[in-house]
Amino acid sequence: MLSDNVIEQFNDTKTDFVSSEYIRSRFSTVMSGMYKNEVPLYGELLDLVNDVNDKVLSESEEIKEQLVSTGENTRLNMERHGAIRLGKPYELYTMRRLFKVMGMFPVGYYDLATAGVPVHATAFRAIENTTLNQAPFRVFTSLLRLDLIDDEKLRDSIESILDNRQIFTQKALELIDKYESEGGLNKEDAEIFVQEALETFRWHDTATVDYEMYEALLGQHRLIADVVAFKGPHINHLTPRTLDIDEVQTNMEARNIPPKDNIEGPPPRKCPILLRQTSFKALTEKVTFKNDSGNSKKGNHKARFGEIEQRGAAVTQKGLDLYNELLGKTRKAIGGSPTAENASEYNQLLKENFKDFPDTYEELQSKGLAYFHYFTTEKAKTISKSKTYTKSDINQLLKDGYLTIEPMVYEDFLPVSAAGIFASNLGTEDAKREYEGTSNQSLFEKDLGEPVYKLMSWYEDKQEETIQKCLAEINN
Ligand code: OOG
Ligand code: NI
Repeated sequence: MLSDNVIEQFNDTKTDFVSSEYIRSRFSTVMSGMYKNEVPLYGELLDLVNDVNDKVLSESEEIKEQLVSTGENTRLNMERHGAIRLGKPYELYTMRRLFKVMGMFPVGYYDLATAGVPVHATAFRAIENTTLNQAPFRVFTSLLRLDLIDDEKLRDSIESILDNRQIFTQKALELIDKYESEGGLNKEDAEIFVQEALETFRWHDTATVDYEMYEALLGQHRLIADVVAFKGPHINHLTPRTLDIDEVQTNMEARNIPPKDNIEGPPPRKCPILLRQTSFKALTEKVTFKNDSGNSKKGNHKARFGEIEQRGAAVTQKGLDLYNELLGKTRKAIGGSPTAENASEYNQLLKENFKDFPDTYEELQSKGLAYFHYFTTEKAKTISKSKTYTKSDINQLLKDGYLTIEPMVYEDFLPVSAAGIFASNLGTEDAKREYEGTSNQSLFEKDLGEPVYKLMSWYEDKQEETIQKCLAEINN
């Protein structure tokens, strides 16, 4: 039997644990600091985004109110995502355990092979609104699909190169174990964990392979060289969230930040949906290649860039189908991904085609195209209590002014945009490559060690929570 004393000690250690949000926001802060050092243009981009966001907030009361009601105002300036590319199942499995310490869970499955990139992916992020608002950091994490590499000899070499690497520090692994066995980390351990975890994301300017192997990998796909030739999965970009991406895009050049030719995602709208993204081109970084004879060979590698995004309303499956249809139609008309030459034609056509996507929140709600947070209004206090209101009354309650809505922000990614971002940083030949074969979510989940959260159901559940809360308030 446990003595009272032991229970007390247990409680004491338990209250010593810091929250996952604390660890996540510390990690996001140190990562951003590291990336600013490694890629100074990213710091410049952050300044520009902050200026634009301040301007939007001071000029639009409506946007400000929207962000305040959904709680997103608190997170705007710390909002960012990053991306890493992993090489082998063990890395994905352990990365899942590492992110869990920070309260980040795998949401969604993205197959990029159909878009010419031999990886599949998920996004690690917080899954509660409150915790998202406290620390919204997320990481798009892809895993190389070796099964898509047709050159058998090269595939074997890649496997043995990857077999020999350990991307996590010993101490990070120990602290993940400790977190799992004890259920948390105290502040001191959390700080060590953050610093040790950061090591995995750091850039290394020495390759683990010789120049010939690097060339062979590059010949297969630039991305394969990026994943395989280095000691670890260096963070390849960090992305702040802006409230006006067109304004940032226009101002990038003035600050000597070379932008990508076009913005990925939907066209500009009064009611933004999903995600619009643009980036600056990858830097050319000096690399020293391994050489057994002792004469080290120098070369360059291009992988790391900066990106900006503007997030809009999460759409339902019906909304996503319509989005994909209109985007697909536009891309088909100009013959695939837009280029520097046809960017303005593409944007014009995109705008034209998206006239079929309703652009008021009322319509997006009534046509079931987007997800919303529901709130009761002041008027709800005066509602007649003669009946019990149910979900089927929601639209009427909304019409009668007892409820109000705010769009639920899209927290995830878009595979076509992701491929476009990949492509703008790869050679054109890589961008045109096509991979046969089907997506393989079950293999991904086996490697991950658990199923990913289903994207759509996540929004559906969150919306439902706010509806049930409103009904409880009204029926009370
Ligand atoms: C990931 C690209 C995906 C986004 O914002 O869609 C991504 C990569 O380049 O590794 O970050
Ligand atoms: Ni990104």
